[in-house]
Amino acid sequence: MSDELFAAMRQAVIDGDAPTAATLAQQALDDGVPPLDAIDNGLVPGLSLVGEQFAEGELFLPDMMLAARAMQKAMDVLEPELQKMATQRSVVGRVVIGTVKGDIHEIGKNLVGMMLSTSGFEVHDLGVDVAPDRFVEAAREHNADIIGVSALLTTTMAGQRTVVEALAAAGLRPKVKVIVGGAPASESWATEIGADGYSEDAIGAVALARRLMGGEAVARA
Ligand code: B1M
Repeated sequence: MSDELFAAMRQAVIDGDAPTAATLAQQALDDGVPPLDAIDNGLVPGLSLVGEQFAEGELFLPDMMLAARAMQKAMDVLEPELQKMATQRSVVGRVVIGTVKGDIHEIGKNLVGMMLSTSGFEVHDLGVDVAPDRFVEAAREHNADIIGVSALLTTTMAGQRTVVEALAAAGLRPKVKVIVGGAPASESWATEIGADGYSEDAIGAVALARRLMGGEAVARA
């Protein structure tokens, strides 16, 4: 049953059909499908396929934009349910998150921010196309424990290094930790740029952030 629903969600994203994607997301919730399963098995594979076809020149930028919009509309339905699953009442740590300068990809970053938030972190989302100085400013403003830097393009991932450098120049390292993620990032990239960790996905980002907060986060869980 879920398989059919996931296939339909995938197709709605591929077709860039936002109303259907939103309706199917609601159906998933009505059927008791965990929102994260609907995202991981229904929506993300659709968007990934569109990305592959774009890379192969079979689809074009407007197709990718429509697919992203359909995914976003479905996420709008699923997000409140994800928020309701919050397990943590006390604040585990403070995270400032954003997508690097020159990069406007936000779906993955939003998911990471949301998962951190439902896991008890206080999350300050700076949005997309965020300059390094803005990360520094927000780190001070919110007394951040962790800065999360997302990058989806090979041409913008160097911005993650710049953020690490800007935080160091501002005297905030190593107290303020930096985690990086996004398709072109990796464990070795994180090590190379002096970040404190890399995560492949949103669930991993929560585990990583908890680890970086030390025993404190787990003790208050
Ligand atoms: Co763009 N795009 N895009 N795009 N886009 C990619 C990234 C691309 C791989 C597609 C492809 O060619 N196969 C390619 C990059 C190639 C490269 O650099 N090697 C690409 C390109 C080329 C471009 C443009 C340059 C296209 C153009 O203009 N010619 C342009 C760049 C614009 C810019 O940023 N300056 C562009 C534009 C766009 C849209 C605006 C149309 C749209 C984004 C809409 C939006 O975000 N509001 C878009 C989309 C949708 C994609 C794909 C198809 C999907 C991205 C996505 O949202 N995935 C993408 C192909 C792909 O990734 N398969 C592609 C779903 C999301 C849940 O996954 O973002 O990976 P993801 O996030 C994951 C993990 O990466 C991780 O956890 C998340 C959840 O599991 N993660 C973190 C992410 N951030 C993290 C941070 C962390 C930890 C984990 O800690 C802080």
